[in-house]
Amino acid sequence: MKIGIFSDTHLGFEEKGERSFDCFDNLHQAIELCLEGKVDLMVLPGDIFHIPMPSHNTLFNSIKSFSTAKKGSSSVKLFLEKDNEKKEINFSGVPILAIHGNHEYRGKETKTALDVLDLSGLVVYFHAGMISAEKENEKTCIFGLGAVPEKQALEVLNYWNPKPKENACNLLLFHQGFKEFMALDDEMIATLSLDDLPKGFDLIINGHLHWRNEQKLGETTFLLPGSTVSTSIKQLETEKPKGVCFYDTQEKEITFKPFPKQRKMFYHKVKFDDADSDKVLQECKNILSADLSEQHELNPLIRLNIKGTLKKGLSSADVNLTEIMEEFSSKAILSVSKNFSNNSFKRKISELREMQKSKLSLASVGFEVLEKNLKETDFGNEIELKKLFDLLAESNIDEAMNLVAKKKE
Ligand SMILES: [Mn+2]
Repeated sequence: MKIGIFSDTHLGFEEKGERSFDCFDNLHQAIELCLEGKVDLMVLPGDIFHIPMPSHNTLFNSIKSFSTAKKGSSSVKLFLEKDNEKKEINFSGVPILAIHGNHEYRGKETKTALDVLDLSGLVVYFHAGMISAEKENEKTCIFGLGAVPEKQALEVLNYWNPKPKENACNLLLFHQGFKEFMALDDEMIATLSLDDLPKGFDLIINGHLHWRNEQKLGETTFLLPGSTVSTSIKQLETEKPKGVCFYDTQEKEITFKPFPKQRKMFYHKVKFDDADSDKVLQECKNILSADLSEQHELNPLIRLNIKGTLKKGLSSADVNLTEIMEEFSSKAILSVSKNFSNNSFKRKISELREMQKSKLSLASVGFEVLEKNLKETDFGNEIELKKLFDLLAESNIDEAMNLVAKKKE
């Protein structure tokens, strides 16, 4: 069987903005790619809609995009399997199996746009359940758990306890954060770790995280298909194009096809040291001109993340980017963050953060700080650094002082 995979379509995102149609266009392209690739079914692990109750315009455009799947055909039979009962699911065209994400769930009592799509037969929406797909003598079991509050995720997963079926290819869909993917400065939280994932599945697919990534966890492949549209622009997301992943249940292999038409994204971290306003403005201008030197079918998204220090006496407010924003507003969608710090203390903290990010142990962070600080003294490289560090780590101040004093002589 061949399965098309895409996620986080965020229909209705930026309904009033310049990018209001990206979400619908990309969903349409995703389904078209799946039809061209002759998939037997598609899976969509959550955040189909940007909000639980989107406007009628959003619902209309969503239904229009989803209807693309009706042009195709599939010979699979789908069954909802629960408590040893097996109920056939009717569909037309190529079926799309979906779970809800954190953006569209309102609790059991409230019907959301996803329930409307399910009732209209455009998607098959399920939660904490398993759907089997059968074709000739092949069987694929698709387990799915819609988004639950992060704090309860581990508990819910253990309670649900999905078990892969024998003589079938087993897929598991989630829409949660995972500790291993959370950056230190990220506001997203996670209680689940990759170690908590149940064993024995061929492919585990997680929505929610908007960049694409694939890794092996023993026999299991863990896939983040990434979003079809960029909502908050993260650097990781700008490194790879958006598109559809395909899974071959026989070969157990994933391939990727990008959307033929997509908005290019650029992400720049620009760091200044003791700069004045002109320098910052000129540098930003150079970057934007370089990004725009090639032709873009759609105005690209450009994110400038400006950091560092300004000349003494200058503050962030002295760097006025309004003119630049206006100059480029007809050619790009700009988003700029300015975060200048003007004392060395902040610099030290950020250095420590950088080191922490590169996952050095506390001892090696300490060692690097000592080495760096010593280099700024007139001892240079003359002191036996390792010895001094060990003495200091043992609080053996006298010996440490002796070692330093000896060199001073
Ligand atoms: Mn999302």
